[in-house]
Amino acid sequence: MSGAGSPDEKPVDCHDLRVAVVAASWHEQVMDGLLAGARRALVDYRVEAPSIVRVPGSFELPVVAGALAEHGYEAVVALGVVIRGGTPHFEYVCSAATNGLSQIAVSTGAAVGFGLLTCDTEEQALDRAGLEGSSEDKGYEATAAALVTARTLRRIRR
Ligand code: DLZ
Repeated sequence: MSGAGSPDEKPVDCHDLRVAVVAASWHEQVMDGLLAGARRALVDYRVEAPSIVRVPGSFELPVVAGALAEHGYEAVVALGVVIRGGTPHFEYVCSAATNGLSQIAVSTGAAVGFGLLTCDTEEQALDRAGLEGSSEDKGYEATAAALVTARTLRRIRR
């Protein structure tokens, strides 16, 4: 894989950025993988003292991400996983979280990393969670993308 913020991109130094990660708590094994990937990216990009905040579920990601962005965090990485069940609940949680996070990015001007997995099955989520045997590492990817974007925003605003 390649592209801005991908694990193949050479990390840039982000030691002077204020960075927060907000992570939902449903689907523990997948979340552990996403958080571990986010932590790997924070180390690679030399982020110092990131704030890591847990919320109950993905529905709560936008309100807390928004509060962090309003309190001066330049990069806010949102991590969560929603797995389709037998009711329309999946669609409501996914669209509330997705719309909320994109609105926060635009309204606050913070770089919001979108690390929300929306999957039909737990197997699909595990395959994207950056665990041993996973084919993708979405926690790393979302974190790196937010950091690269925050750096770009700093340059534009200088
Ligand atoms: C209620 C619920 C359901 C059914 N599924 C998930 C899920 O797969 N992933 C997730 O992050 N959260 C889920 N939630 C919880 C909601 O996001 C929210 O926390 C509750 O509805 C309380 O507001």
